[in-house]
This record gives sequence, C-alpha cells and structure tokens, in this order.
Amino acid sequence: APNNGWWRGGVIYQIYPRSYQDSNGDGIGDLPGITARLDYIAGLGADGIWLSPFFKSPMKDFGYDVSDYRDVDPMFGSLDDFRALVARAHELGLKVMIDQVLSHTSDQHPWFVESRASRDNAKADWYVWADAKDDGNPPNNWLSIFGGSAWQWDTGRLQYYMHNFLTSQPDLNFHNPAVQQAILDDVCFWLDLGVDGYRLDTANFYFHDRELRSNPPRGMPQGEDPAVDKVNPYGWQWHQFDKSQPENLVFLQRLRALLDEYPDTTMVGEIGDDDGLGRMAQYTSGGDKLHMAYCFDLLGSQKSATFLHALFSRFLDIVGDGWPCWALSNHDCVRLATRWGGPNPDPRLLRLAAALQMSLRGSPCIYQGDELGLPEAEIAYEDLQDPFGLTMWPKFKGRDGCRTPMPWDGAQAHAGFGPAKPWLPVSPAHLPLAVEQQAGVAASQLEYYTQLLHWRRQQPALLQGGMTLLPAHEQVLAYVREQDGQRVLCVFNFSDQALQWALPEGWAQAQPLPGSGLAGARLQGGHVELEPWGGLFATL
Ligand code: TEU
Ligand code: CA
Repeated sequence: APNNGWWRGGVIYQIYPRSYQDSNGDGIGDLPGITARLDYIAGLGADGIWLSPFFKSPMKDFGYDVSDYRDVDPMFGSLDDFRALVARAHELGLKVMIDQVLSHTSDQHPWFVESRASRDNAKADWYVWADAKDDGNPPNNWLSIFGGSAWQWDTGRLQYYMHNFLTSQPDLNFHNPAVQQAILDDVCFWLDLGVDGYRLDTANFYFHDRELRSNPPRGMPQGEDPAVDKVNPYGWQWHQFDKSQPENLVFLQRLRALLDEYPDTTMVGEIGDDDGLGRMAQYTSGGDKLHMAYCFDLLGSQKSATFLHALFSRFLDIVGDGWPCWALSNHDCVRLATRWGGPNPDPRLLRLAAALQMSLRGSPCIYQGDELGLPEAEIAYEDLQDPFGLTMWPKFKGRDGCRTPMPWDGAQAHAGFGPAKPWLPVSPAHLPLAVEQQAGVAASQLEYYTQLLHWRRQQPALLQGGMTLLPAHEQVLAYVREQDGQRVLCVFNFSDQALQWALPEGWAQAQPLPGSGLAGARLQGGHVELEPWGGLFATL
C-alpha cells in the first residue's frame, strides 16, 4: 500500500482513557468524557488520537489484560459511546487509533478459561503451555517484565503457562494458526467500526522460541538510572523473542494485508527490545508490515547532545524506507518533564524537547499532559494502583505517576477531571499547569505546543523531508531537513550553558524561519548565539 497516508508525519495524541475526563461521576475517565474533549485535541493541532485500552477487562493491568476483544468495558461506556467518539473525531478531522493487546489476554478471557480446563480441549494449544522439568521447575529461565519467572504453575493442567507480564496475562500461542485467525477477526471488528488504525502492544512479542531455549545469562544494560531505565528495568532478557522473529514478521504482513483493505488506515507498533531502533527499522520497512513503530530510546533519562547524535546517526544509517514514531512520554514511564528536567524542570528544556520531537523525521506522539509540561506526580505507597509499582517499590515507583488525572481547570474540584474523587489523586503541582490556567496565556507551554504544531503543518521539510545530521558537538544537536527545495536547519542547545555555534558550510546566508515559537537563539554573523536550552530553525 502507498506509504503516503495521514500517518506519515501526522501528530498522534495518546489518551489514557482512565485518566482523561470522567463524565459519569465514578472517578474514572470514560469514552463520553474523551468525546467532550476532542475539540481541545483538534485545537492543539493533533492529526490523530491513540486510545489506550477500553475493552472488557478485570483491570489487573488497567486494560492491558483483555477479556473480550470486541466490547467496551462498562466502566468506560458502551460500543455506542465508542461509535459517537469516532463520529465526533471524524467531524473534527481527527483520526482514531485504538490499542490492540494481541500478544496476551486476561486469564479471565473465555479462551484461557477453556484452554486451562484440560490438555485436550479445542483451545488447549491456544496458549503457551509446558511441562515442568523433572525437578518440578519451570521449563527455562525466561523472566516476566514484571519480575520473577515468566512461567506460572497451573494446578488444573499440572503444567506451566507463559506470561511476559502479570500471571493474569497468559501469552497466546501465535504458532497456532487458529489463534492468528481469531486475532485477525477481532482486529477486523474495529476496522468495520471505522477506526483509522492501531497501536500494537508489544508488537515484537507475539511469537516465542518454540524450542524454549534458555536465555544466555546477560547483565542488565545500564541506563543512567536503572530505576527508570526503560530498556531493561530489571535484568529482563528480550531473548525469548529473538528466535521467533521470522514468524513475527510473517504475522505482521498478514496484519498489514488486512489493513490494506481499509483505505488510509495505519499501525504503530510498540517495540521493547535490546535493539529497538533496529527492530523498528525492520518492522516498518518494505511497506508490507507495520507503517510505523516507536521504540524506547527517547523514553529513558538520557538527553545529551552526544547521546542524541549517536541515536539519530544510527537511526539514519539503518531506517531505510522505514518510518519511526517518536514518543517522549507514555503511560508506562516517568513523564518527560521530570525524566529529562529533574525536580524543577526548566521550561526552556521542555520547549526544546518538543521542538526536537516535532522536527525529527518520523511521526511524533504526544502523551496526554505533556503539552502542559506536567511533571511526574508523586504517589504515596498507599495510593499505588499499578501492580508493577507495588511489586517493585521503592526501586521502581510504578507507572501511576504518569497516569494521574488530566488537569482541565486548577480552580475546580479534582482539577475539572470530574465530579467525584478520581481513582488516582490529582497532583497539586498540576493545578497551576491545568488547561484553563494556560489557555490564552502567551508564554504557556500549551500555547507553545499549539503554535508549534500548527507551524509544523506548513513545513513540508519537517513533515516528510529527508534528514542530514551535522557533525556531533558536546552541547549542540543540529540537523538539516529538506523536501521540495525547502531546507530547514534545526539547531538545539541541549545544555544549560550559553554558547556560540558556528554555522555549517553553505549556511552563512541563513535566515531565521519564524513562527515555531522556539526561542533562545539568534543568528549573529557566521554563527548562532545560543542561550541555555535554546534553539532555532533557519532556512536559506
Ligand atoms: O508495555 C510493554 C512494555 O514493555 C512495558 O510494559 C514496559 O517495558 C514496562 O511497563 C516497564 O515500564 C505494554 C503496555 O504499554 C503496558 O502498559 C502493559 O503493561 C504491557 O504492554 C503489557 O500489556
Ligand atoms: Ca467515568
């Protein structure tokens, strides 16, 4: 299918339904609440939304444990509420992508209830079952991302079943053709409801190594701070999926063939992997698998110009005809403002991060609230809801801190999220940063994002243009984007020092490209005067 849909360069806005807007006063966000806020998202300048799961679920992993792929959980509303949301979004010119959690189901999904009932029922081979080793131990040393063995002993079947996350998230056996067909049918259901695409949960985990080979012992790749290192928080080893990648690619081609029957639809895969960039490039190449994929490289705590240069240098070397989605936050990691900005994030840094995200080759994904510059919320242990936080506290404080209610109006109860006490506390630090407190305020983060997104739509070089990195520099990351004769020089000072940066060969006549809202830099003779966390866009 042609690689020129809305998604290629479009801005995706991620919504965590539980925490966006509560319309019926149960303290939990819901679909009608989202529908009421779509004009805000359209006004911001997003092109599409990605809704995290709202399907029937016991909510052990807050919806990433699905017990019915074809229905809305009553706490979020009904299928009719979903139809109304899609209709309103399309009225506003917003595309709608929904999460698809295909690699595992809830243990309360009827498929698993049947599968675990015996060793010879029709669904017996729909999950990954294995005998204990002679000593009664699990078949191998695979680990769950949520800690501990990836194998759970089932007293019914007297066998282990595999789970990459909670024990209540048993892994589907994609090697079974009947499973693939059932999954494809469920995906089709939402396409027929008019969705414009999918975010695919753990898109590299669908198949496992059938020979159950143990992972080689490996150290934990260290980020700057293992507690928030997204690549491999707990010594987890991605290897259980390496051997089965060829089958994974074939399934992605089957998924793509299905979507190609629905015009202008798209998929973005979530890639958690040792080599996220490489997997992203592989999965989005050839126009016959995923349209886009995001990896965790910008979801860690590293932000130096040196780190970024190395990252984008490798990206450009390997991406070929692939297409990345650049996320700076999501519902699984510490919010950007705190992760990169520390306890008192410098607003200039947050603006620079947004300018980076909006000027890279690829499609940007904004996590709800990052347009307000929200810091990570402090959650007390007794308020924790995320099982990942409970089991890992205090080494990893869980994911609730990035999932607190969206602040709409700091002057209203619960920041305007809804009439009832929300399921997680609203962060007091978010009240002065709420939408109402920033809308119309010239120097606010919200107005900056709005200006930046609308400006970006007028820059073809940024939407789909090529990208050439300029030589590495200790503090300054710089690259050129070009398309149809428009060349844009992007210069970002990823340091807290003021400095001068010499214009590259051929750019002596550079002129500022106005209108982005980015500040803190000016052209001066043959160089750029950069303030801390300052940057500029220039053209010839
Ligand atoms: O996340 C996959 C994944 O790798 C993350 O869980 C991440 O590594 C982990 O949360 C450490 O922070 C997806 C969803 O985004 C996540 O919310 C789900 O918990 C997970 O899959 C299971 O469905
Ligand atoms: Ca509600």
